[in-house]
Amino acid sequence: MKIGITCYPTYGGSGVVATELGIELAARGHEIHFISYAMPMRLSGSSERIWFHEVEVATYPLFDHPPYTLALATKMSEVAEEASLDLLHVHYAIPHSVSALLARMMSGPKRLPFITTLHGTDITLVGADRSYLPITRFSIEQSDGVTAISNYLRERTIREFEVKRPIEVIPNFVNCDLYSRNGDTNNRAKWAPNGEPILMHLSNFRPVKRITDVVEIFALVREKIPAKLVMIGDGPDRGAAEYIVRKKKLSKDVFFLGKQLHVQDKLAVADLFVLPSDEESFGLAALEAMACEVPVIASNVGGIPEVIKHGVDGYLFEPRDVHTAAKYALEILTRPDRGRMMGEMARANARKKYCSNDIIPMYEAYYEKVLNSTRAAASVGK
Ligand code: GMT
Repeated sequence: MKIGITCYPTYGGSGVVATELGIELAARGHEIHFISYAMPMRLSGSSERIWFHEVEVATYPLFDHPPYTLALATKMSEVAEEASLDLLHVHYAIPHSVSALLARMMSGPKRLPFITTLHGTDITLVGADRSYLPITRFSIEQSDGVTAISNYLRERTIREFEVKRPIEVIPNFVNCDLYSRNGDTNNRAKWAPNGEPILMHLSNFRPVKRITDVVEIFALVREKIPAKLVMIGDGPDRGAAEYIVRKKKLSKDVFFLGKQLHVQDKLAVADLFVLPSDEESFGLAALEAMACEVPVIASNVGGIPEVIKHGVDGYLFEPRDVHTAAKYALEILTRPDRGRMMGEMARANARKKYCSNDIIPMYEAYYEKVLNSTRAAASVGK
């Protein structure tokens, strides 16, 4: 198949999923065309069957806000024509599904189908804004196919957006060969030279991730045992988290790495992954850690309980309850045998439900289904 993929190219779960999906599909012989305003973060050095098409947004003094949605629609339509795309697959509804809808309208009788994958904040935060809700609902309804990355997100979309059309759940995935316990042991020696346990967090450091709680949880742990904290990512709350680290005199124990590629090399030396988000429709970073045999403590919100089993491969706590989170962290870190066992369970569960080898064929089957119904509808219209 020839597939156009649109996503946010920046540091964030939906862009990661879209990029990894494109890479996996290309490895399976499909032709993949990424269409976005910049090269997606994890796309570097990928296969010969992958193309990147940059959307250039013309500015003009009149435009306080250059119309990206229109520039994207135009580029989608051009690429679809030149590369004879079979379909578009957009990740994150706002504004990508609106652009895809316009591109489909521009494609004429050939009718270029598009699939929208919902990731989370496009529904839970952004889409719920009054000004975005009607157009987001419209473009979801108009999509030829819609997928959500967890049951939770599917149900929430149906409930809050009153969407009537079917939504297929295709969960997020991880490449279980790439993500394993074989990390870079130099990293462990660098961060924890005396064998201290390592806590880790990876995200886009937005307020919803509560990275200041990560530091608070670590500070409570550090009151009881020697430990280190590795923070991967960057974003608006980094300054606030760094401030707490300085105030609590923890600078020697906390490492802010900024945005990183090859996160598996780092995750694989962690003893505990911490995800205290206020809202999380899946928690891809937690899944990546689990594949690297890292137990997870996370807030009991959204789709997280679909991924992490309380008491089996990690622990769940109520959002913002840093004391209970620290108690669970200590339970894992002070009993390394228990931590290891939970880590092994985490990988086993990740392998059972979320390996790319099993999830990518679900996308392929869904593409076929959408293409078949588009063809059937076209032949009825003839
Ligand atoms: O809020 C974010 O972290 C960004 C957002 C995105 O689209 O980049 O993440 C969402 O999509 C991820 C990939 O499907 C999910 O793993 C995250 O749980 C989800 N974030 C939220 O629901 C807050």
